[in-house]
Amino acid sequence: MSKKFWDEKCETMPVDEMEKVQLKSLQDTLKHVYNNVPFYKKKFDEVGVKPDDCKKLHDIGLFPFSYKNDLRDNYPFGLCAVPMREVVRVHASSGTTGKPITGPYTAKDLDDWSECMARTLYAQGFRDDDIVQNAYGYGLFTGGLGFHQGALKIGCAVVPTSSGLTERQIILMQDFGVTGLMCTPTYALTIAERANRMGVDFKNSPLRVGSFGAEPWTVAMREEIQAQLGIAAHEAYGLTELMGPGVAFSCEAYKLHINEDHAYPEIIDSETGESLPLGHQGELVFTSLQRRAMPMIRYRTKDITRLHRETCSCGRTLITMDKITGRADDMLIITGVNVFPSQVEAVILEFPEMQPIYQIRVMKKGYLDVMAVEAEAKRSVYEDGEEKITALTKKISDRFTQVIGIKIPITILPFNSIPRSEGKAKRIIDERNN
Ligand code: DLL
Repeated sequence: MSKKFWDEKCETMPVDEMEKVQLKSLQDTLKHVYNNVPFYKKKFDEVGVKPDDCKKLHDIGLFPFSYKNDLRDNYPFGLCAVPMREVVRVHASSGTTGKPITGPYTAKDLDDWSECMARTLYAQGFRDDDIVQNAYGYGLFTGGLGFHQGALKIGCAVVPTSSGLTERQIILMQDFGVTGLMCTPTYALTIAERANRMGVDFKNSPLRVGSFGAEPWTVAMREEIQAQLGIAAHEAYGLTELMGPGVAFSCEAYKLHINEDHAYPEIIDSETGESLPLGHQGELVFTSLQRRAMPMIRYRTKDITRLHRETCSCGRTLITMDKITGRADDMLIITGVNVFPSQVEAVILEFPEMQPIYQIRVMKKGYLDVMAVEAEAKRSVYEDGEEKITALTKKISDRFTQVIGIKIPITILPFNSIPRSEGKAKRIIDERNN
């Protein structure tokens, strides 16, 4: 009989026991970075805090935050806490601006990462008899190799296609009888759409499960993927700075559980840096608990969510977080109202005529930021004539006003006018400095 959890002991550990494990790992990690990374020693000394001051978990609040810029300033290996001979792999993430940030791993870090990914995929129903196509980009990006290692650990047959060459992806999926797909949610949609054009219906195929992540996506988009591909669309969350994917994963109940024995989460107020209680929305901050090569202390992810301690029907006790609403740096302030791209997506997908394919242009009008949305209709809708499009435009625009609270102009574009994504979608086109 197949077991229910990949690692039952860690995934169902009573909270008080987990907190003991976390405290011990936290104390070890604080000592490790203080003794081995001049950057952390200097930062701790500046605020007059020593690793020994961490007597209970809440004492983590005494320690300073770290930021993406700290990684950039210490590029490439200034935050590395072990000698290079112990490093066996380096990933990197370019982001949109500036120097890339690096993620070095020891052999033990890679093992731990594979374990976290095996927990992720196992919770989502991947098993050793699955044939999985890994269409996350292989290379410096952590998606490709991260999923690859997790799937190998479970014993799946991995088809390492990487992203791109969509038609070939679809042919291989059919030929090999692929049962599981792994890629970004927007690439899953790109695959579904191309398959449709090729006359391939994955609903009548062995494909049954997907594990998607690396970018924000709404529940409505998950439902769209489930409907188009006829699969359970699961989710992975993570970031290069912490390990890559495997920081959090959705279970059978679609709750996002955090591998909290590896990454200690906090929610803070982005403006004041104050810690917020469970259930409050704010910026997610993580501290590495087991990483040796490059542990991060109180790393500001800029991802916005809430944490919950809840009894999950899946049986896991691991703390949960809501789906990411967006990134603090993706939040637009339009005439004083905070707007996340995910809110725009949720409104668009209330309309069955529309596709989850859209872009947001942000421009300056005088001193104010203004935004406009361009979104694609499904193929048949545009063929129904201008009148229908005009009426639909008004309906969506009214709905933006109701839900988001401001007027947002929307242009409905014909099918296939917005470039398709093979990785993370680019949702915002910033024209403010033009
Ligand atoms: O995107 C790691 C990853 C690969 C996660 C594959 C999941 C699947 P980075 O390129 O460093 O690493 O980007 C990290 O992506 O801070 C979030 O803003 C965003 N992100 C990742 N997963 C999710 C998700 C990888 N499930 C940044 N939902 C993070 C929303 C996500 N945003």
